[in-house]
Amino acid sequence: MKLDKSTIQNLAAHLETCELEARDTLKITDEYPEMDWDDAYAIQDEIKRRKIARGARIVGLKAGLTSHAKMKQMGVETPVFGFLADYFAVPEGGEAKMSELIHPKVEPEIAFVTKAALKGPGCHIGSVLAATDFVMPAIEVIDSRYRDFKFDLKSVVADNCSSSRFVVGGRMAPVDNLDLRTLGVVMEKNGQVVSLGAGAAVLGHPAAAIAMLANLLGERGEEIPAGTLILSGGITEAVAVQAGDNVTLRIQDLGSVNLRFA
Ligand code: OOG
Ligand code: MG
Repeated sequence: MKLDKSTIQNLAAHLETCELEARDTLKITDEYPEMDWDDAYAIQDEIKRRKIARGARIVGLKAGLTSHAKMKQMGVETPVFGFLADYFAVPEGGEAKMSELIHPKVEPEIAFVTKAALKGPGCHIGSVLAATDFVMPAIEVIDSRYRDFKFDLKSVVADNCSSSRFVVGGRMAPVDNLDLRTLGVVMEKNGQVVSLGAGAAVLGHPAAAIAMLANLLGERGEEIPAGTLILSGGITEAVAVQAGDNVTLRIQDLGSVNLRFA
């Protein structure tokens, strides 16, 4: 750790206030270039602590920057992890309020729900599939608190990986008869196809993102409990949205999920 406790608390308060007031800021490594990975995750943990203290519940986890399309779009090379709070969830077919967001983008993702705990190190695709209750289509709304989505990895980790809203829906499908690599993914905005992909875009197999998350948490002595919802990461580049937009994600064999921006 390079930052002291009060700096971590101040940065967490700053980033969370930007989220809650829907305003942007410059990336925090501009002011604290010495910041390390532990500092970045400590700031994210402090944001989580603030939300829990205010009565929010943590309802899931997310992996981000797990596809080459996303890494290339953001100019980074390593996946990152964040948490999902209860008020991030938008009901299927519901509305996300543009007035609460800065410059949202949508991502097509495969959501996993676990039925057994996953504890790294040593988790692999097999352990993840054995511990998966079902998968579902998910649209993640990311909304980096950094101006124009300009950040580096440590800044984005501190900002809870741009987490903002998400919707899950469609069909809950057990994984035994699915090949998650070849599942076709089609995202539409206002009836026009805006992204196309397949599950393998995420680290070769979306379960690999969950294994990586379990192994990373294992290094910190933490596990993914049974019953956890996990977003495995955007399959294609994120797509910017505006008020009035209507986004539908269709995933082969998993049905569709829809979200509007009001
Ligand atoms: C970071 C979050 C990325 C994903 O699925 O890749 C993410 C960002 O691009 O702002 O959620
Ligand atoms: Mg995402």
